[in-house]
Amino acid sequence: MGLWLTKLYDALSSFGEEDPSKIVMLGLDNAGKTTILYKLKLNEVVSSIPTLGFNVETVTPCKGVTFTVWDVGGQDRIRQLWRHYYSEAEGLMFVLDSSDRQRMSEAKEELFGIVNSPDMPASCPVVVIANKMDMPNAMKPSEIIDAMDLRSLRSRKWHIQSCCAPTGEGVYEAVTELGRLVKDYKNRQR
Ligand SMILES: Nc1nc2c(ncn2[C@@H]2O[C@H](COP(=O)(O)OP(=O)(O)O)[C@@H](O)[C@H]2O)c(=O)[nH]1
Ligand SMILES: [Mg+2]
Repeated sequence: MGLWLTKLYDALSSFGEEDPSKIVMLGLDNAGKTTILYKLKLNEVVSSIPTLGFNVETVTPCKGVTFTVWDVGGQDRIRQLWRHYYSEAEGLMFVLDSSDRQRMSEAKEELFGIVNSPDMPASCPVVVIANKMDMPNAMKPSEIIDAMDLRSLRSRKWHIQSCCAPTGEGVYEAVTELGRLVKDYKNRQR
């Protein structure tokens, strides 16, 4: 294993095998979710379930953690189908295209729609991935915090991590932080 994979493996293992964690990874289409999922998968296969009316991808890179992904936005008809996945979530990874300034407010609306959904557990932590940081016009995390009004996520622990999905830069840092927040959240639930 290369150093990067070793670090990623350690980050994914930090969730712990005994009590597997369910992570929901969401964001607008084109944000980079599928690219990140493929970075996270280690040796596992990404499975796709298109029969539900929206395309759901899942991967369990190691025994302790499962990531479930779908595109949000513009599909009011099927939002009720998301409930099942929301209600089981123990962590949320929200992926943003930080170079898409035009859709930043749409992404903000979706994020707050998700965290304010009655089906989303009230203090489930959020890691925002500021993806596409390699793009010359990418917004910096500090700008995104303001533009997305992340400080108003008061009741939840949150963190923002800039990332470049194709190279994997920032991915294990995001997973490490999420692992820490999810463990903390689950301990409080007990
Ligand atoms: N420049 C750049 N392109 C990216 C990055 N992440 C994803 N992409 C590209 O953005 C497009 C959408 O990515 P995808 O993972 O399919 O997004 P999804 O719709 O959220 O699943 C693809 O062409 C990716 O190669 C990134 O960090 N930087
Ligand atoms: Mg996708």
